[in-house]
Amino acid sequence: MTTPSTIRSLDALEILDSRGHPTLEVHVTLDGGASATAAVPSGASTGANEAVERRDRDPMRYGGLGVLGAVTDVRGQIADALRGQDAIDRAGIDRTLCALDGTPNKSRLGANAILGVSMAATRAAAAATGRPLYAHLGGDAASLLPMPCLNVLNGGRHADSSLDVQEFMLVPVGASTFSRAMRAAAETYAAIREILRARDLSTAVGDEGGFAPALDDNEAALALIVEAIERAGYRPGEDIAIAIDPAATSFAVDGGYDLSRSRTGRLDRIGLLALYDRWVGRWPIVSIEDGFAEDDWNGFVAQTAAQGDRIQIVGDDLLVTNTRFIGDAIARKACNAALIKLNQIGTVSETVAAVELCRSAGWATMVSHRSGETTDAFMADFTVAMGSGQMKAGSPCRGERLAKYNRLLAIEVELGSRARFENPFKKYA
Ligand code: 2PG
Ligand code: MG
Repeated sequence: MTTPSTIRSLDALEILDSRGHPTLEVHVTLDGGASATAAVPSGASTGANEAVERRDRDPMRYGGLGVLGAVTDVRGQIADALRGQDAIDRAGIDRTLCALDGTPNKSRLGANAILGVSMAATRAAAAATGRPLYAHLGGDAASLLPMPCLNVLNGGRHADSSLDVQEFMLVPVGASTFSRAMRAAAETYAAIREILRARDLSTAVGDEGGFAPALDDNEAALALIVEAIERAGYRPGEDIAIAIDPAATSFAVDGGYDLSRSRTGRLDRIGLLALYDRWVGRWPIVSIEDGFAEDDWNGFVAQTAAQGDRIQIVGDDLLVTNTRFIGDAIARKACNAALIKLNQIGTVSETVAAVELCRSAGWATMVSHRSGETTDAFMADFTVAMGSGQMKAGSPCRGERLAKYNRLLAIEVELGSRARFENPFKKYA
């Protein structure tokens, strides 16, 4: 039996992401005439256990990064499997996709192909029901706008700066609404630019729109942010706090950590933990993500024991939005929060399951973009739908980053007096 939400056809094409690398755009059309499009992001500092992004590996095209094989399979075998299924049955669609792929890490069809279809089908279902995506996914209760975490200084694998730490984020904890939070962050971002100009430092930006200047070391970045917060008329810690993502897998070597890019030198696990302890004591840091390498579970456990009551400890590469790893981390007390990325696991349903598992353990979640992005803002609606309360999408600069924040500004207006906004870091104050 067909209904207006029955899938009629699927299509896909190869488009380019914010790094100029190929990615997929997927189109889903339903029998009732509703249709939707979704585009897939791509990481640079990817976790080893992430669902696998399928690339053509044809060195004659885009250095091997083409996705024409994935496009062909969306149009062919995936379309054949999904035609006639009800797009509103998200779990059923995602199960079909996983079964058709048949591998544990989505390597046959590709997590990029599968996620593109899963997102586009979800969006088409929302269109068929006439509801905005966040309300379709989250129901009437979906009204919490997230605390935005804006990456304003880029290092690590995202920029050729002198910073080992990949991301330095502004967290406007003192704001009373999402739009006020965005204003505080954008004004501080402008202040950073002014300071850099005055010091003849580069204002070129990295992959996520944050500046990538040649600073002396990681602490110089923290000092610069605090100076900019004050210059913009805000109080460090009270109005705007800081979150960092060292993405430590990218500077892990031989069981230790090599921070020579910032001239800090080599540290063992204990030394790195002590360094974070110094930073947390000295700077208004409320959250550290991937402070240790993805295979250094003991580092995460030690950090959560030592600092977990003062700051949020987020697992990204460690957990890869996978309930198996999140379950282990909950049991081992390895973190107290998870980063949530749709393309790390590869379907909307599995991402929802990851958020729900975190919630059941009292963990926080931060929904995240990837360093390679498109202007698709699915994750913004997803964040509100899940009531996650935290989202990171880079700096207030570059269209693919602003697409997410601007979507949230629109949702805030749409929700009107129903819109809620909270400081998820209050408990650490
Ligand atoms: C991260 C992400 C997003 P990438 O490490 O958190 O900021 O980076 O997409 O390169 O994995
Ligand atoms: Mg990360």
